[in-house]
Amino acid sequence: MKTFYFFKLCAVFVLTTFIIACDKDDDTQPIVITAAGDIQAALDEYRELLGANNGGTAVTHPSGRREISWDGVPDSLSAPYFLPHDFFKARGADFTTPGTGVQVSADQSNPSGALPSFGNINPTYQQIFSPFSAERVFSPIGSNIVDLTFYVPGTSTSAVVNGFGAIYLDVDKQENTAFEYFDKNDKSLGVFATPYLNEGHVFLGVLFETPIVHRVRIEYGNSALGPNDGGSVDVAVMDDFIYGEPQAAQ
Ligand SMILES: [Ca+2]
Ligand SMILES: [Ca+2]
Ligand SMILES: [Ca+2]
Repeated sequence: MKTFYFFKLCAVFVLTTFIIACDKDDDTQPIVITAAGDIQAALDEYRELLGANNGGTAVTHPSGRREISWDGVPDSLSAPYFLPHDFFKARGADFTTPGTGVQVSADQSNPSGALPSFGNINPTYQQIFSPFSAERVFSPIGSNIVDLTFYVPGTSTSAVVNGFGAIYLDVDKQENTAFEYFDKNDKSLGVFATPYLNEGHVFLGVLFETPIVHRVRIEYGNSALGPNDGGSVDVAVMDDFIYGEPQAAQ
């Protein structure tokens, strides 16, 4: 009789573990949307999955999405000058890098005379980095890594989002460029590689079932901006960012 109960308990334990494991798997199986070349349809599909655009004000919303096109950044905070890490605090986004800072590229007419598409760093970049939305694009300087961390819009309260996607310019090798998502305990939720297209646009968007992403580590090719693109060097920059409305991390 004791043996029977023991096996019965074991069966319940195994079944419970199995259900917990299944639930866990279901929670971490995200929807992944990618495109290369004409990315508009994929971008629109991802926008629809996230919900309405909540704009740029520091008001919290129960759902919807935020977007950053970089095009509204003023000349005084664009290349050759650095962008303050918390410039988009009202949208709940904060940018850090192991390099010297993050930068938004210059537009065609700016007082410092910096060339667009990070041509101020290397003039050949004007040929390979063709913006998706208007002129300004985004990159770390002195590194090929950016950490994007989410906060409740307008505050320093940690937040989580249900997804993040973005547009890259001139990814030449798939293995070089990826997003890694982390939860509020800094546990990795997975690495997702972008598609690649020489001198073109690619899109990667990942949507989780619930808001669980506190940080995204974003890789840009395999080199900081500076050298010519080609051979073993793959430089890449980004245009529009799109992510779920940040919700206070519980
Ligand atoms: Ca732009
Ligand atoms: Ca290239
Ligand atoms: Ca490249």
